[in-house]
Amino acid sequence: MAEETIFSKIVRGEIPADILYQDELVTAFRDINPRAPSHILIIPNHLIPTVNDVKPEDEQALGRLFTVARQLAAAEGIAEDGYRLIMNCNQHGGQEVYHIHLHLVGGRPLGPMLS
Ligand code: IU
Repeated sequence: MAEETIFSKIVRGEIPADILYQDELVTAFRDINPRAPSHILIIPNHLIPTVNDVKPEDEQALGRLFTVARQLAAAEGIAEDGYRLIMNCNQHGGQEVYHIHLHLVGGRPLGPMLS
């Protein structure tokens, strides 16, 4: 069994977070260290450590990440100017928290994708 992270505790409401959306499949909350005016993390409620661990039965929750990203981008007022969705995997991808999360980042021009 994979180790839970702090994100499972956020899903269960055991530690505080600025939660913007939650349903039976996913939770969205503001990143604690925002890199842009809008920086939101959208996560499946159940633990999937990395994209390497994704299974067919995860597809409904993972699809929901994008539906919620679209809704939150509109709510943040960044849909028209644009934004970036990022999911990091493992060390070379820069993943720090091993509970997959879609970063929704926007509110300013973000520049080239890779640095
Ligand atoms: P990464 O893709 O695993 O590198 O991103 C992890 C993100 O989780 C990073 O942007 C952190 O600021 C963010 N985060 C958070 O919002 N709240 C937390 O309690 C922790 C990390 I730990």
